[in-house]
Order: sequence, then structure tokens, then C-alpha cells
Amino acid sequence: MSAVVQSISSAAPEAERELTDGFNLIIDALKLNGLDTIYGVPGIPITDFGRMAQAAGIRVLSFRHEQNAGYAASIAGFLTKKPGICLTVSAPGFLNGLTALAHATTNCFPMILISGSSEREIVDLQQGDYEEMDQLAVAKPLCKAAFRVLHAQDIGIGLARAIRAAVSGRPGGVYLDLPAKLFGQVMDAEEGRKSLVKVIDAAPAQLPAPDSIKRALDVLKGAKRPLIILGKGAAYAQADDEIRQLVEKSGIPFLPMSMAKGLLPDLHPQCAGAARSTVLKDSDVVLLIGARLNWLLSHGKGKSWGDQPKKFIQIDIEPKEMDSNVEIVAPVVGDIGSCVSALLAGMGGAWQAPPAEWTTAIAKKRDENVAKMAPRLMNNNVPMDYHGALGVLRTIIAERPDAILINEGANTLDLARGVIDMHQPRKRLDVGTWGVMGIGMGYAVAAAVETGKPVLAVEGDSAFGFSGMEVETICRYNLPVCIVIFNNNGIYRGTDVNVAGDDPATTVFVKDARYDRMMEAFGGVGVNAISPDELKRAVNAAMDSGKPTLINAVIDPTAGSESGRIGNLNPQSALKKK
Ligand code: ADP
Ligand code: TZD
Ligand code: MG
Repeated sequence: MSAVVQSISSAAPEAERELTDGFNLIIDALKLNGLDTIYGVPGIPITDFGRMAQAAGIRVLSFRHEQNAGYAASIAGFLTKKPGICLTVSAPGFLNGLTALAHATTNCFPMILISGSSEREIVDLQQGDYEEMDQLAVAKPLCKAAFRVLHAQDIGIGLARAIRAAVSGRPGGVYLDLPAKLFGQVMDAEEGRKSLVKVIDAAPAQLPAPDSIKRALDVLKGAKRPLIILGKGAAYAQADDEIRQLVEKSGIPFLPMSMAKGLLPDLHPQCAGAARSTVLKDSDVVLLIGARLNWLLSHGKGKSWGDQPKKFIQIDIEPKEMDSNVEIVAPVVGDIGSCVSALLAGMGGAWQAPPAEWTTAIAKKRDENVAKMAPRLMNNNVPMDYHGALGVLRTIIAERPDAILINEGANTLDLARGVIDMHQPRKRLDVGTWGVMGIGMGYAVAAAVETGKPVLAVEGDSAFGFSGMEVETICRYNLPVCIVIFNNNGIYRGTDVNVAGDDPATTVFVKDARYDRMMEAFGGVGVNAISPDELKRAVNAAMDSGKPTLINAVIDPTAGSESGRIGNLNPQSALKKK
């Protein structure tokens, strides 16, 4: 579809001119920049815009709640390195999308939240417009950048700025405010075409300083017990070959953070995933690649890092990340592809592998831990425990390594992360930096849409509830998504009791709920699975058929523990219990 919407002809044919409008200019600007998918919820003032975008060949996926559309956009950004686009209505729709925008920023995923907004004149005088809110001001502290476009001729520049802000440097969320009046503004079509901007080299390579590479290699050479930690920034960077070469050429054991699992296969001989506590404690030099020393790595200090003095080398595109928690003795600032290539070049042909003492100690620990776990994963207990159910899913992912695994919950998250090996990059998508519940169905939709691969979403029953209504969306678009709900009747466990009164305890749900029936309500396949064998059959059938499927996996309500693996983060009263 062209930008031309109308041809106004006056009596004199020479006065005929083509016109375009805001609706079409936004569509043309998106298409010009290869932004071909929108995740959103329609309503005033963006309903017609969504229709027109769809008619113009943009894929427009309508959700049941903006937060889920926003999470979809955020993970689309992670998977594609292009900003994921979320489209919402004003005030409440905008706010619903904002959680996901903040999530994208926190996780360093590129995303643009585009929200329609109400009449500026009325909003600014606070005269009570329909869905009135100063959205730009609200968005600003929660994203990387926020822009408003008031004139049709600025749409091209506005979108270009949003794209650059989202993907360059450390990626993040950008807010783009489009007041209702903008959509209908008319301008000369030729002028309009000229006003559009095709963003060239939106995320330019950022080469590290040669000194920083030399410094990093010097520190690495002096290591007796080196470790590489790969974070989701490394997965995002899509420098898979360079990272593999660095790991293999150096011979250094590596530890993948949750969403970096599979960047190199978890079964790679150098993977120290199953010896995590040992390598954190005993390493002497740690090379961080696209991973922050935040709570997920215990801030780089304290008990989990042991008594051995540590030296940290850090590769990150964000210079301010250095020394955020502990001293970084060798900061390497640049994009991961360029930095890792420079390290490889600097290593030369004769790199000394780490002492065998270190690598064999890790291999021993890893093999012991794997052997300890193995029998638990093979149990066929009824009711199922987490290990019996996860043992099955682990085999299924091994047999279908290109499937995308989505994972949220507490025990369901922590145990699945440990048990299910990943074999390919960017196949594990989970709660991320915030440990947020609610990403599940939005991520599932975007993963299926953006990659065309089958999706397996492993969800705690609580976690699923945050986005569960989107099973209708999954059925409506007939996406190859298989959802497995680990139904233990509640948050962490299904056995809590209220010590006073008749209300249920705060962490429990309706007993023996049948989530599979929700799927049937929308024409999908629902299965109730009570044993690992049943679960295996149902998941394989779903993955073979590609039909939207929801499996209610009945898990022993006593099997989980409070907060999964992070129970220690619950505050305790200074008043000691008597
Ligand atoms: P994890 O949670 O897996 O440990 P984090 O989200 O904490 O990972 O860290 C990701 C880091 O990767 C961020 O500090 C971000 O700045 C960085 N990053 C993202 N993309 C790139 C890139 N292309 N090059 C370099 N660093 C990147
Ligand atoms: N709200 C949001 C948005 N994010 C959160 N992380 C929480 C609340 C708190 N929370 C967790 O951290 S895990 C969890 C909640 C509510 C649910 C755990 O129950 P589950 O998993 O059923 O999903 P398990 O297997 O029962 O532990
Ligand atoms: Mg649960």
C-alpha cells in the first residue's frame, strides 16, 4: 500500500495533488524500517490504525491485555535485535503496556511502546479528557527514551529516533507518544515520503579500545582457575561463533546464565552449569560476557563467591556497568561481537589452556551432581513430583533442540532451569532480571510468530494465571504452542493453611483445578496428565501436531519449597522467634 490516501481534484487538473495522512505515514515509516509485526490491543484512538496496518501487510497480533502484548514485543526484540513493537490505547492501555516497557529496559531488550494519547490541550490543562494522562511524563523514568510526535511531517524522524534509542548501545525500551490528532493530519504525499527516514546502521559496532583488550588478556593469562560467565547479553548479541571460538580456544570452563543456556550446548565438555557453586567459589579470574553482577550473581561478593580473591574482567556495551558492584580490573567496553573477536585475535596461536587440576576438578563435580540427579529424573511417581515431570520434558527438548522453551514460576522455574539442558542459542526464555511472573503467554505468542518454531511453555499454576487469558490468542492465531502447567494447587506449595478464619491461605488456589478445560473452551487441545508417562505422550503429540495444547500436569502439592531456590530473600524479623 502506498502513502497516497486521497487525490483531491479541483476544477483545474494542474491543481491536483496527492495527499497522505498520519495513519499512512506511521505505517510507511514502520515498513521502511523492516518493522513488520505489531503486538497490541485495539481501541480509541488506534483501532483504525491497527486495521490499516494489517491491510498494509504488517502482522498485527491482537491480545486480551496490553501487558501480554508488551511482553511479546519485548521478547521479539530479544530474539530479532529489532525493536519489538507494542501498540496500545491511551491512559489505562498505556499503563498496562508500561510494565512490559520497564521490563524490556531492565532486561536490555529493544522495544518500542507506541500509545495513542488524548487531546494535548485538554490533558495539559487537566480538563478531564477521555482517558486523560500525561503519558510522556509517566513513561520517562521507566524507559531509555521517550518521544512525542505532534506533526505528521515529524513521524519519520520520531520513529527513527525511537529505533536508534531502542537498539543502539545497551538496548532498552522506548516510548513513542502519538496523540489522536496526529493520525488524521493530512500533508502532501510527496513531502510525506521525503520526510520518512530509513535508519542506517541502527546499532553500530562499538569497537573496544586495544589497551582494554591487552589488559584483559594479561589478567586472563595470569589465571590459575579462570571462568567465563555468559549472560543474556551474549545471547542477544548473536555472536555465537565468536563466543564458541573464544571458549574452545581458551579451554576455559563456562557458566551460562539462565537465558544464555544453549549459547554453547549445556552438554559441552567445558560447561560448568552443573558445578555452579564450585566454580563461583573457587575461580580466581572471572570473565563476564554480557552478564551483570546483580542479584542473580550475588553482586559478585559474599558467601557464594567464597574466600578466594577474585579478579573480574567484564565485556559490556554499557561503560557505566563497570564497577557497579565490585571492582572490575579489566573493563572491556564495546559490542560483544567486536570485543570477543578482538580477544581472539590477541590470543594468537599458542594459548595456554587452564591447569588440568582446575578443569578436572570441575568435571568431577559436574559428573557427581549429574549422577546424583539422574535417578530422580526417571521416577514415574503418581502424583508427579517436579523431577519426574521435568525428566520427561528434558528428554523432549533433547529430541527437539530447536523448540523454544518458555519458563516461569518459582519451583517450576528453578528446577526446570537446572534440569532441562538447552542445546541451541536463544531457545530458553524466562522471567529475566526481575524474576517477574506474567511473561509466559506473551513470550509464547512472540516466540512462535518471530521464529516459526514450536514452543513449549513450562508454567507454574500461579505464573500461568498472570497471562492465562491469552490462551484464546494462541488458539485464535493457531500457534504451535504447548503449555504445560505444573499444577501443585498454589504458589510454591498447595498445602498452606490459614491459621485464623475460613478464608483459604494466601498461597493456595482451588484444589485440583482443570486448566486444560480453559484451552478446550477456545478450540485447543486440553489434556489432564497425572503421570510422567502421560505427560510425555501428551507433549510429544502436541509438538508433532503443532496444535495449541494445554496440559494440566498434576504435581504433588507438597513437592515445592517456599520461593523455590530464593527463599533466603524473604525478609526475616529481627525479633527472634521464641
Ligand atoms: P544475565 O541476566 O543473563 O546475567 P544481564 O541482563 O544481567 O544478563 O546482562 C546483560 C548485559 O549485556 C547488560 O549489561 C547489557 O548492557 C549487555 N549487552 C547487551 N547487548 C550487548 C551487546 N551487543 N554487546 C555488549 N554488551 C551487551
Ligand atoms: N508478582 C509478580 C509480577 N512477579 C512475582 N515474581 C511475584 C508476584 C511473586 N511470585 C514469585 O516470585 S514466584 C510466584 C509469585 C506469585 C508464583 C510461584 O508459584 P507457581 O510455581 O505456581 O508459579 P511453583 O512451582 O508452585 O513454585
Ligand atoms: Mg504452583
